[in-house]
Amino acid sequence: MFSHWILLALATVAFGATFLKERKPVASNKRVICYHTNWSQYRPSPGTFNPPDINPNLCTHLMYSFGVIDATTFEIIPYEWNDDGPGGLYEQFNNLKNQNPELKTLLAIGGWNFGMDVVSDMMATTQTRAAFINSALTFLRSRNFDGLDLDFEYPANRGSPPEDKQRFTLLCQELRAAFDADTTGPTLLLTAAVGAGKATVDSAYEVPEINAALDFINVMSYDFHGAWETDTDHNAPLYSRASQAGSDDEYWTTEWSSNYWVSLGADRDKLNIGIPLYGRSFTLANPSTFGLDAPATGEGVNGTWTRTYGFLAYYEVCLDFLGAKYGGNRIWNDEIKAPFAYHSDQWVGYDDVPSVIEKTRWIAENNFPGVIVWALDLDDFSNQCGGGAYPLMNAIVDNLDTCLDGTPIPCGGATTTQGPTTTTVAGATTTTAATTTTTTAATTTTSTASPATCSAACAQSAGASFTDHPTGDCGKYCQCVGDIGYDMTCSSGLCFKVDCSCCDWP
Ligand SMILES: *[C@@H]1O[C@H](CO)[C@@H](O)[C@H](O)[C@H]1NC(C)=O
Ligand SMILES: CC(=O)N[C@H]1CO[C@H](CO)[C@@H](O)[C@@H]1O
Repeated sequence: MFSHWILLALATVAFGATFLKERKPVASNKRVICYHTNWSQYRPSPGTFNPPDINPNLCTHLMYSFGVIDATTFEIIPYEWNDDGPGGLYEQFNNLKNQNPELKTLLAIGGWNFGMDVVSDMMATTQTRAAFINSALTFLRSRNFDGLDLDFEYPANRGSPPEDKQRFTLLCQELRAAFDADTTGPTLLLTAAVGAGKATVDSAYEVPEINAALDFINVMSYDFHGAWETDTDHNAPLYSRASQAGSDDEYWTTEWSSNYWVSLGADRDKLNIGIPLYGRSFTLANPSTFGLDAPATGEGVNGTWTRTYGFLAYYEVCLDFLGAKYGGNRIWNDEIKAPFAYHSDQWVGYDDVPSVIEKTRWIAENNFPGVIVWALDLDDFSNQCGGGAYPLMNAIVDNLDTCLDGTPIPCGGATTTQGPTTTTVAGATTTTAATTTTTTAATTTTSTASPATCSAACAQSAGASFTDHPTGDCGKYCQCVGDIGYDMTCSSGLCFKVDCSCCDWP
């Protein structure tokens, strides 16, 4: 399991100026769905996050997490003391639409901590569902929300009985009928945040039926791995690793789970694919064994701002874990297209700008029109790390119309073949036809002069993920994500080598 890519030990990660650019609007045929959390208001400064901290131009839809359900009346109720009323968080949140008139806001109901007990009771009968549905209409209209997002984690799981799979479908259908019949304003949006793990998807959803009732399906393609397991692995691998071939580990990726939803009958046009703006951390059993699949004893220590064991916001990774406080090492894994980092016995698998670009481009190239992010307050929203405010959100918005090779969508320059995708499910094999798109060759400018920057070096390196640094300094190298090259530095004393894509002793 332990292979030589882990030798890529990086001392510094310098992104910086590339991202300090003017905000271009999100392309009109794309969706960027951003979750906001009701509890980020309680984090200590500079982690404190309230609606005015949201940049309303980075998202097309904002989701307020979470409203809850009253256990006896089954009506929607606010959670926090300051959610509702004049000047409350709902009002501040919905007033962001004054800054971006295209923006839509939805109230997300439920969440992991709310669990399934009340949800299950609410879904049990036509009458209890009607109480919820009627309250939704009144609640959303009176607070100026544009729709409802069902975050029930998960029907027929976590204490919810098996028949909740069908009852969840009924709820979606009845909500759809009620929203369509309501003429007191523009038709309310109806969406659901859904699980991405195979067993959850199989047990919780009647996919064609809920697909027909919902406007969008928000696939929570993260939390694939965490300290509930005994070996380290990444929160959200884009692809599986060759060593996982043939095992259930292949299911736990962005690629597999997104394709699985399509294979079960969800419309690609309705699917929004998750990108996490946080990492999941572990405590290593042995600090010298720090790759993927390294033995772990439990959760990583709590971050200064999110204060949650086993979980770190992106800004906690860039500022503390990799920065002055701990000086951890970042390692890029080119199979999963994401980094992990470690210091002493602490380990975190997280997403940063290069991995977010990889995920966004994969989503775009596979014709999924939308992205969901959990959550805005976990990006470096106040530029603590020096890469500009909201570096991950900006990377997403900038790459929604970009092919994996860095060219604009539709992917040009050559013949691009996607697929065939083969999904093996419980013995059955479904193969979707390969789609082949041929477009006119892109105009390419070829230069044979020595490249001056990492982006120029990457452009000359024909799709390599890593290349020698243009300065010729072997202690440096470039990491290429399509046409963008990042300046990277090996740990002191090590030299970059192209043949192993690693930093090694000279
Ligand atoms: C982390 O948790 C420990 C134990 O609960 C607590 O004492 C400490 O203050 C926490 N640290 C932070 C930064 O929240
Ligand atoms: C429903 C839900 O998850 N609500 C959260 C709102 O914020 C509080 C913290 O103040 C959390 O405890 C709740 O879980």
